[in-house]
Amino acid sequence: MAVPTETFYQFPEGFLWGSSTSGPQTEGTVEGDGKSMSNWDYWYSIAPEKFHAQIGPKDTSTFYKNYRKDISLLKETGHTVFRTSIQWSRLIPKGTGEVNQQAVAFYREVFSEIKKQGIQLIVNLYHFDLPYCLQEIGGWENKEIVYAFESYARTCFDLFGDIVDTWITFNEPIVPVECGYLGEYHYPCKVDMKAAVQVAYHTQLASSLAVKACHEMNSNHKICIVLNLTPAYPRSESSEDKTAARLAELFQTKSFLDPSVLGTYPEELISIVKEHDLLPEWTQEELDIIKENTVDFLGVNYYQPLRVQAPSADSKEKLTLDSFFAPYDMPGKKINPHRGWEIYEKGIYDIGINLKEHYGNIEWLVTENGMGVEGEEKFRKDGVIEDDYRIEFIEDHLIELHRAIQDGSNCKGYMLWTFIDCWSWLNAYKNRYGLVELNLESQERIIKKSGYWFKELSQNNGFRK
Ligand code: BGP
Repeated sequence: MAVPTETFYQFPEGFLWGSSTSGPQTEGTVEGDGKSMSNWDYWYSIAPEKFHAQIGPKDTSTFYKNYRKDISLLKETGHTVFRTSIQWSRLIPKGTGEVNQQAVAFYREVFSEIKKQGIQLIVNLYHFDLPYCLQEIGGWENKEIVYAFESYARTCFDLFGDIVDTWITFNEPIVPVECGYLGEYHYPCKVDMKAAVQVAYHTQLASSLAVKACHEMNSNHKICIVLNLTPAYPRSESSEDKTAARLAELFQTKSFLDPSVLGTYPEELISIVKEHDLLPEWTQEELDIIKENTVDFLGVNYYQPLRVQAPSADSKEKLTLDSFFAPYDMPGKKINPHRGWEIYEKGIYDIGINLKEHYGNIEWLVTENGMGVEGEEKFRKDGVIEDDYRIEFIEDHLIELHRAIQDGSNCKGYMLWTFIDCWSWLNAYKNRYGLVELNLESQERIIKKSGYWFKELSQNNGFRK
């Protein structure tokens, strides 16, 4: 009797297949479009050398001009869901007040076109980009920005609520906190724990206010936050390493996950913050807003696990995250050689089970997962990038996601980062992630092997392996 060697991984009916991108990474700037300078535009203007090949945020993948063609490619690659973001600096150039009508026309056309194609649309309000005029008055350290964001969110719900009914407040809010206030990878490049805590708290409050506004304005709309729920795995079973892993998750995932889903901050986080005199300025009324306005579902970005160990004694002198946990370079780990990141598919299973067991089995979507590849042109054959490594990467993560769903986790869809190769913060176009190749000179879009494969995956609602 023949032994079956392959399994068909069938996903639940109605499972969504698609990809995510963001406004600042795709739209590009066109003279006279009315967009103002964002924190990224400003940073590039003063420090272009920080950006790979000195390619800045103006030169993103021309979606502003080519959106019609791009949306037809969504269809050709089997998308049933798509996420992008509105650029605040495009819609409300001064941060508050007057709305840019060109931006309204652009976003309305884009969103309507996506819906016309029968693709579910998820729109994010904030993907690391703040109008620079608001950065100038202190950015997220200043409570005024929280209320400016709430008003921007209300404007978006009002202008686009008839075509968009699924929203995201923030993408990976911990990233600007870590990169901008505990490191030098996002503007304003400060290293200041106290400011970092204040920024994180303000961002959470702004997210909760947006959830409140969304529900008040359209009770049938759904809104979520997208978090990079990177699990932290300890180097060993020693209690020091295990504490380091627990603290890493406390700072990096639970700091937004708990208030967003459960409405409260973890006790342990509050006591650490108090102990180090880092408490942000807060009021009971704000905490009540956070408590009462939790998200309807969750978006989860997962790329690689965090491997940690107990910090060394000298890292405790000046207080940073290194005082609580240290990175651990695990020998023999599986690696994506084209980006240097670890590949650990089981992380996605662990996330799904954690949400099931500790967060009321909240509905969630994978909103980003993907494989960045430097020098991808070397895989071109007969004009098409043969990215079998990407197909394998997706399949192997989907096997673990499938297992989490079988074990009861409430995941409703999988969205790849990303659709067309796009500009990426400090790395510009170094690492390609797309199902579709972008030719930087001609701006031509060419579907990769993975794009054709993704269409089959979506049509079959599963795959055989
Ligand atoms: C996520 C961001 C995306 C995207 C992605 C890939 O954290 O939400 O915007 O940039 O990472 O990362 P990178 O481009 O740095 O390889």
